[in-house]
Amino acid sequence: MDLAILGEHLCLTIYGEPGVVVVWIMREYGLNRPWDLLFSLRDHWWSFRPIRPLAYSWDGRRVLVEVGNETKILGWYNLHTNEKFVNFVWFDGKKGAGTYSYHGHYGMQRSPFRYDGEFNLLLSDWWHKSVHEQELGLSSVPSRWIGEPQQYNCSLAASYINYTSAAQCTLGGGEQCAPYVLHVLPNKTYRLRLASTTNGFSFLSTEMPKMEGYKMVVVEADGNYVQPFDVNDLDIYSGESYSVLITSDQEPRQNYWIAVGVRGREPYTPQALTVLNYLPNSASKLPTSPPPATPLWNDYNHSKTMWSINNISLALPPTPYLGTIKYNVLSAFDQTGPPESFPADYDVMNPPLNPTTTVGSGVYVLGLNTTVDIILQNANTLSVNKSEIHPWHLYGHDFWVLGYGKGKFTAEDGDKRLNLENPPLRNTAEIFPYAWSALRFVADNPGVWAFHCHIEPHLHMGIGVVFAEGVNALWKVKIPSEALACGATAKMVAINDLY
Ligand SMILES: [Cu+2]
Repeated sequence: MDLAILGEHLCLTIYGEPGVVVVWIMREYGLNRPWDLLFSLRDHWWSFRPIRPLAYSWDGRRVLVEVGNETKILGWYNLHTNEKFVNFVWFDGKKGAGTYSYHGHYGMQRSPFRYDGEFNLLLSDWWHKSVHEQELGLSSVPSRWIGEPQQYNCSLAASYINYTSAAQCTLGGGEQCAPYVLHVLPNKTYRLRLASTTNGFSFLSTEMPKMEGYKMVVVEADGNYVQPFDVNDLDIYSGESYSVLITSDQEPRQNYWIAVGVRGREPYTPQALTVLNYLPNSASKLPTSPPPATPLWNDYNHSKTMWSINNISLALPPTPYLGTIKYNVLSAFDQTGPPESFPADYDVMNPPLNPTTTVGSGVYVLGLNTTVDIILQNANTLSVNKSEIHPWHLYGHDFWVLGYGKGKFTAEDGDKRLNLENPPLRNTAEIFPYAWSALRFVADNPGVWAFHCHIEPHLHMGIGVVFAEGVNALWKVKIPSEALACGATAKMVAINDLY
């Protein structure tokens, strides 16, 4: 008896009495009688063993079969007429003159990476109206927008979440709303071929809650292989396609979620869900934990590589700081200031234990005429043995460069390694890999000032901070009208005629 995957179906090959091979297929798991007879062969040909179904023909009429022990034969078996071996070829021997195409039908035959089975996932939106009705609405005057993707009247997540009124879906098999369940065997690697035809944007996230460090490995994008890389989740937008590898090495007595959420516009429908079903568990056995939360629809920094200062990546707000602070428009940026230090036990010589960062627009508030000391401590990036040089530039001031040093700044460095006699006065200074730089300036210039790495892409990726200095003295600062004419202050200017 052999067990194999045929397409997305489980396939059971039984060698019964001599010369008889029976192949069963499980098209839908969870039915009362899940196994269908695919074909049964009684023929002297079938003294060959093993026999292995490899693929369906596009019309489902024929199945490609591999037979043989040492010399293998590929042959199409016609399921409707029971005709054996239409168009069969030897592929590890020689049958005669002709042209034969040996091409991938199963698993690894042509791809440069190993896997045991594969699934095709086409992501699309669910609509209650037909495309013709939608088209008619868009063509009408006035135009009727098609609205947001809709949902069926039940949800797999209903018993886990409180924001849907839909009933809990149960998977008995054959329901119209039943998702495409991915049946897998434990400890195998599967290729997911993903394509998106959604109107909006989609996001795929697999949940393997008990697997520390679980990843999807991206191996192909839009028909081209890529240097494989690991991701926790994946953005896939309309028209795009990817292949990812997943390995079913979780606790095998559980099933696991696969979740898809909307990206790029505010969603009004719950995430789409299906189940990674570890056989022989029933597919109707839902995972024990709630579905994974997909990242927020408007978290545009998600999956971008970021730089951070004390684990905050600077994201400049749409409204310039100066006007918002002077006129107290508190909603225009984060009112919580960034932390003034990092954990004392932070290992600057190795990649961070926490590879994620928090995006923020908060500011450091400085009292007027205070003396400010900054220790810029450079650490290891996300990659092993990598730390980079950054030239830091301060607006509105010059600063004294009190010192440089290797490794992690210590109290002893502060006592002995700073030049307090005749330090150079600059407005830009470097931090070197795995090193620190000590800077000092006097906050004597009321305003809002950026302090950031002057490598433009680095600033874009969050490596900067903002000082709000002497804010109580801002009443006497005249702000150019152009600096108030966008974002939240623009509305205020229009109402109050602040020009
Ligand atoms: Cu930089």
